Amino acid sequence: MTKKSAYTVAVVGATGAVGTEMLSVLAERKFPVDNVLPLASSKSAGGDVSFDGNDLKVKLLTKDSFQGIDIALFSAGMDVSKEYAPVAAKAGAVVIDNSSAWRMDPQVPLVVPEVNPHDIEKHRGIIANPNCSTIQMVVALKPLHDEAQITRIVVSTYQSVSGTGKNAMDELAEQCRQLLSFGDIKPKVYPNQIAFNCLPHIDDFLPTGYTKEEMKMVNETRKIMGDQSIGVSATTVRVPVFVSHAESINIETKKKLSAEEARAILSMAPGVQLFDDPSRGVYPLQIDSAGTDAVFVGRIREDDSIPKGLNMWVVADNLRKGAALNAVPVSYTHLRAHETEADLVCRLLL
Ligand code: 3JN
Repeated sequence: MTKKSAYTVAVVGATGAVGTEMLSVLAERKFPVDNVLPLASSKSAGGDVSFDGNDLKVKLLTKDSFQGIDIALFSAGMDVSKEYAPVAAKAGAVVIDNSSAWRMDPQVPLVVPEVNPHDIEKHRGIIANPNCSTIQMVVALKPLHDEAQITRIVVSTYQSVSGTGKNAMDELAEQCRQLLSFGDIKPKVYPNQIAFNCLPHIDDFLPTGYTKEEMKMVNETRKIMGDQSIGVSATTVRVPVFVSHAESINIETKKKLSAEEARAILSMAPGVQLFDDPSRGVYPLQIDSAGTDAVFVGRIREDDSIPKGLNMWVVADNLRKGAALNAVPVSYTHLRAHETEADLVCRLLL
């Protein structure tokens, strides 16, 4: 991709929860676009999406959609990414894909800008965005890993329904209305009632008893941290919250880190905001983090059951930090100074 003062950006899946957020972030961050092309399947093509105060017509996604596109942001699901990301890359676009289609492909960098921006250099046309639960966890843990070498992570998630999409948000609202008026509910999106309930079930179950979501957290964390020796044990849970995911994380380290030392490290960490004064009621909350850009960390405690361990509570907006903000360019100033393509894409991600 050649250096330009403005770029042509396609957003595949532009009408979905993440696609809409990608368009918002592109406009908010004043990314230098000379043209934005919203693309979708036949179900949504023909409608309008809003970009920077203007309505844009959503075009039908076809194999010819990517001629002249510099950057293609994909948020349309795995099957679409598998089929169309290589087509877009072949047409000369740099693809940033939000699905799991390419994440574990050894030829495809899996990038979180605060953690492994250097991996962008290795791309061959496709860069993968991790799962939202992985992103917020590695942003919080990488600075601690650099200091004390994490050997094991045990994580339980509390994931909002927006991770499933708009239909799940509608289902939660509708079930709340029904239950509060003593009506009957019929779960459609989830296999069980989500209102006033927690479901230890995200994505499909595997023969091992783990879910695919849990294994994404295991495998993606190791790839992004560049350390296959880290043990990761995950339990992923859907909770009746609209936006933002929370995680209870326990780590075991090679070098002892006190809670105070961990706080000092995280107070300087890129992308992290420390919210840790429990005696004054200060700890990260999902309702506060919705609509914001940071990964919030609090409740940092030493784990007294092991010689070198810590517990913490990590919260982030899954649609912004967990997807759009990992994939969308944010700084015009940085972009103007880019020298190489890798540098440019790095700016896009940061
Ligand atoms: O459920 C969540 O909170 C996050 C969901 C992510 C998701 C949903 C359907 C398919 C993914 C993902 O990003 O891993 C995928 C997928 O691409 O496999």
